[in-house]
Amino acid sequence: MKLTFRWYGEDDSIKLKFIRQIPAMSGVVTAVYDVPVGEKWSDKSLERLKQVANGENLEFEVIESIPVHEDIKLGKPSRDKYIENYIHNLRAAAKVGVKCVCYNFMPVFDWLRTTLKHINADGSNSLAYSHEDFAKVNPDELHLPGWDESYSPDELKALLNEYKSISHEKLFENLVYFLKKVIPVCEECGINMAIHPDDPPWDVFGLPRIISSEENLDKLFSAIPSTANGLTFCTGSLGAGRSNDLIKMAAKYAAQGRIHFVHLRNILYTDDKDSFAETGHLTAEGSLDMAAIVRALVKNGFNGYVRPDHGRNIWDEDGKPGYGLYDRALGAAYINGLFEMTEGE
Ligand SMILES: [Mn+2]
Repeated sequence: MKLTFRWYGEDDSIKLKFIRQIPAMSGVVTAVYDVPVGEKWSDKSLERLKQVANGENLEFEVIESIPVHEDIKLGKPSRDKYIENYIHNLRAAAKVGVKCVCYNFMPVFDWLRTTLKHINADGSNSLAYSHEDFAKVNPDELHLPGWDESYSPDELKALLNEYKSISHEKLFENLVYFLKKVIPVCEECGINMAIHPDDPPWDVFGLPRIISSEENLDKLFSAIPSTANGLTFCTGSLGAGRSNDLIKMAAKYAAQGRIHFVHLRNILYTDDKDSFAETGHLTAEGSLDMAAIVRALVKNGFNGYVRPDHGRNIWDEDGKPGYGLYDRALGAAYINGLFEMTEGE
């Protein structure tokens, strides 16, 4: 496995040299952030990311994400233009040595929480989702932590309206349409696509979500059999769905060669419905058996990229929610230990 760390580019307050100092860190996971969704990325921007990362002895082999334009998800006539741009970006990424591209196919919101600063028992804070608080959200007057600046109220209303005619089946067809054009290019240029599961893995505000379960993933992989059509195995996202058997899924999809990228984080179920809080990465901190998940991956041949996913804010760090340095660095060291132990068995 290759241990990586998400880095938000040269505007990230976390310096690359700090990332390099995390034991066993091999590279960064990043993206071009100054281009609107759906538009073309320049060779220059990608070359710059590579040069800056390599300058600190870090690889740049994983992109998270090349976002998918809503018109592709909605299946609008303009999707072909956006798919062409997507293909342009894949080829440009391959030219600088990128081997894995994380993306998602969630309509409108690519993650959802009810608070960004849940106070944990140890005084740290983290993102959380409360069933009760979510029930109080009025879809006509949406105010969501982390999202309020992304859309104006009118834009959001219009977009939610457009999705009223999109069923789960239609959204899945639109994903397959997209992948049928994109996957042959990936095969040609040596990139693996790694879809990120829905976060959390259920429909929100009537928006369909289609990458939430083992059944969904089986359907996706049988529709496009190429292993370039793969998965980002995100434990926190899939694990929020309590009927998902993560150990079984890790073993199954690793054995199939479908897992190209792993996001490791733990969550704690905080009620008997679907509420959860993000915790430190250790098995003992939350509801997921991280050690057993890593074992299932390794024993079934997983040898891809891994990164610690969201951490808490600890030691008075006031980091980007989920993406501070300290707790993710602790998580990285823990994750490295799990892999070192299991790979050596
Ligand atoms: Mn994730």
